[in-house]
Parts: sequence; C-alpha cells; structure tokens
Amino acid sequence: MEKQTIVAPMTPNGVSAVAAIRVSGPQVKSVVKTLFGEKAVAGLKSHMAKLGTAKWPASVEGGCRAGAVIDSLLYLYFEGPNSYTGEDVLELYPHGNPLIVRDLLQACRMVEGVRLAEPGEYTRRAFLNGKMDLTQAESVADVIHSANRSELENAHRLLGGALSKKVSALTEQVKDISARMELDVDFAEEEADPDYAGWETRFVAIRQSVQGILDSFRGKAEVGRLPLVVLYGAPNAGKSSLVNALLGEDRILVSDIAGTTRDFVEVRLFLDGGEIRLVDTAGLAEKAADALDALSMEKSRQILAEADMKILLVDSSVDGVVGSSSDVILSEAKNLDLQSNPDLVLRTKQDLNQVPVKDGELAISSKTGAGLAELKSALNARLFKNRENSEDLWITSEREKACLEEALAGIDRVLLQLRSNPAVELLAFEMQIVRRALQSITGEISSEDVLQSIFAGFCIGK
Ligand SMILES: Nc1nc2c(ncn2[C@@H]2O[C@H](COP(=O)(O)OP(=O)(O)OP(=O)(O)O)[C@@H](O)[C@H]2O)c(=O)[nH]1
Ligand SMILES: [Mg+2]
Repeated sequence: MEKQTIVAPMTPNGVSAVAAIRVSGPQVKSVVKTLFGEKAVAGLKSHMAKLGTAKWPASVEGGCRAGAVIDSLLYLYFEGPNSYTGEDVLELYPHGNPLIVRDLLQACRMVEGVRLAEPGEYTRRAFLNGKMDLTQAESVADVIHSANRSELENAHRLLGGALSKKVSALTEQVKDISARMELDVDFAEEEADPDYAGWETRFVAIRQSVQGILDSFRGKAEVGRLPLVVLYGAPNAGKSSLVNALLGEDRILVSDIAGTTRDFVEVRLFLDGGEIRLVDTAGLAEKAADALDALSMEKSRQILAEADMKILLVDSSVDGVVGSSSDVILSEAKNLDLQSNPDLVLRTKQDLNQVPVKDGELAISSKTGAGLAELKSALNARLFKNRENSEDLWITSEREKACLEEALAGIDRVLLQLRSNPAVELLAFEMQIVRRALQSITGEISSEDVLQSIFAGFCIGK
C-alpha cells in the first residue's frame, strides 16, 4: 500500500495571530495543487516560503463552496528527504481562526490518500526515516513539556543526541569485546588463554557507565511539574501585597483590614530558572473569628500541606505585639500538622520598621521593592537546582530506563561468568542480550509495540 499523507494542526485550537498546519507524505504536491492551483506546484521551491490564496477545490459539497477563498496565507515547502519527517512536507501558516484551520484540514483531506495524523506520527516518521533515533524522538516531547530552564537544557541535550552518543559508545565496546572473544576462542589452541580478566575489567567499566545513566533517571512526576510555593502568616502580614509586588501588578485585593484574603489565590510566576505556582492564603489567626474565617484557615492549611516551599510572612511593624508575634505564628505553623517549620521566613514592611534578620530569614518591603531580588534568587536556588556541570544529563523515559535495567542485569550475568568458569557460548549469548538491550535504547532494534507506546503519548501535529 502506498504510504499515506498526513495532515494536522501544529498549534492549539483557539484564536491566535497565526496558526500552523503540517502536511507530510507523497501527496504533498497534490495538496498544493488542490489549495493553490497548478501554477503553485510549478513554482514550488524547497525551503522557500510563498504567499498564496487557498481556495476550496471544485469538488466540495456539490460545488457550492468551490473556488471560495479559505484564507490568504504563507506556506512553506520542504522537499524530502530534507524535512522534519524525511518526506515531502508542506507547512501552512493561515490566520489563527479555528474556522480557517478546520476548513484547511478538510480541504487537504479532499485529496486522495490524505488523512489526519495520529499523535506523534510526524516524529515517528522522522524516526523511521532515519532523521533521529528513539532517544531523540522521545526528547521532542520533553522539549515541549519542560517546565523550567534546566529541564529544557536537558531535553535539548537529549535532542542533540547526547544520550545516543553515550549509549552507542557502550554498544561499540560490548561489540568489540564480543569480537575479541570470538577471535581468542577460535585461536585458543595456538595463542595464550582468552583474556577473561581483561574483559572483566572492561565490563566493570561498562557496568559503571550504565548504572550512572540509570541513576540519572527522573520520572514524569518530577519532570514538567511546576513547584508550589505557599505564602502564609497572620492576617495583614502583607502576603497579598507581596504577590502583587512580585507580579508587578495589582492582581490581588489588598487592604488594612485583617482577613482580606478569604480563599487561597494561585498565580503563575516566572523566575529565572522557570515557572512556579505561587499561592497567597488567608491569614492564619490563633482563633477563628467566625465560621467563614475557620473555613478560610482550613483552606490555607490544606494548600500548605501540598507545598514544595512554605514561606512564612511576619509583619515587622507589629512584630512583638501580642497576637501577631513571630513566635505565635511559628507555633501556629506547628499546630498546622505541617511536620516542619517554614522553609523561609520573610520579615515584611521593612520600610516601616527595620528589624534585624536571622539565618533563614529575609527582610522585604513590597512597598519599596527592597529585598525582592534576594527573595527571587532564594526561590531560584531552592526550587531550580543548578546542574553541577554542563555535561550532566538525565534520562526521563521509562522505556530507556527499562532497557538500561535489562542491560545491567545482562552485564551482571556476564561478570558472574567471567569470574567463574566461563562457558564461551553462554558468555556470547549473555553479551548479545546486553548489546540488544543497549541497541533498543536508541531504536537500532525496535518493535511496532514499542513505537506505538512511545508516540501515543505525543500531541497531535508533532
Ligand atoms: N508600608 C508598607 N505597608 C505594607 C507593605 N506590605 C503590605 N502593606 C500593607 O499592609 C496591609 C495588609 O496587606 P495585605 O497584603 O492585604 O496583607 P495580607 O497578609 O494579604 O492580609 P490578609 O489577606 O488579611 O491575611 C495593607 O494595608 C498593605 O498596604 C509594605 O511592604 N510596606
Ligand atoms: Mg491577603
């Protein structure tokens, strides 16, 4: 069966300045002809953008829409194999109106052999056409879903083939030892004994590398998750004002009436290292004033229990006054079943009263902005650990992890044999298992099932 041509939007459904649609496969030129006419096909040049007016083909629904303009748009043609998928590719950049996107998809699919793409199908084709290996294909999803700078750097490193390089080097070593082993065994009668000790040393080194990559694993729960930072403290401590100051806008209601914030309010804040969820809570008093107050405080407790970082705000201008002192709040923090003390204490309103700060505390003023830069770097340092060196790499794929574990188990069996009394056939067999496990990481060996499960998790259009 002739390979089908696939089409899908690359941008999310919704209104935007521009949307993007990708078509890939043997029918790309027919699609150009259908949308833009015969002349457009003659004028196609690879990697050259063109401006055109896409029109409904003559055949549409009894011809009632035939010839009607769908949109005037930019399109870009990539002649295979110099494209993302390795096939002929057409990218369309219409105005970002969902109606236009729908119409274009429909018009494309009126060409015979064109259908909607499945999730990840473009990247799958890129893999099958040798444009990238499996570690790179999997990293495409990481590039899209990285939630902070270090995750993104890691994803780019994987996409650049850093893991592939490591794994291929290990595969080569195993192959090399296998080849030497065969030679040594073949000539065993003329030469000295096979170099079992030498191979063992090399396998120990291979084991260490494989273990190192395995140890770097970070699962999906760790990757792509925005850290949750919760601000809490007594009523009027300045929690909502701080959120506004960090955002640079008057987002949350602020007043000098204690108990202004009732429900907790979540905002997204971009820091240098990445995005965080910042939550402003209702002030915690020692005793609830009424039922509503009690409910608000309960909400604050709930969100505090989920926090990655708990920041206690203490009003410098009233510190020491009965009922609002930091000691009261600290004991309140303990009453919350929080298990632990605050991760950071902020002495607020420094413009009113400059109190000395201890270790683990920062002095800030939302009014003047004093201390906010320090606060941001403290958040960055705690929430977005910098990698120790730029060569550092971690894997995120369960599949790659499983392959590495299989390789490791095989390596252990090889080592066991090398240390005892090696039966050469068995040794060769185990080495082959190790090699195949390593090769399946990059997809040198892969199966339909494996590809199915990898790409099913992708978004449409990627
Ligand atoms: N001078 C000065 N006043 C501040 C500062 N931060 C907050 N305030 C004032 O303190 C009062 C309380 O501020 P909020 O931000 O509403 O306090 P809150 O902790 O959110 O209070 P609740 O929502 O009631 O728990 C308001 O009148 C603010 O204008 C500051 O840095 N300097
Ligand atoms: Mg508030």
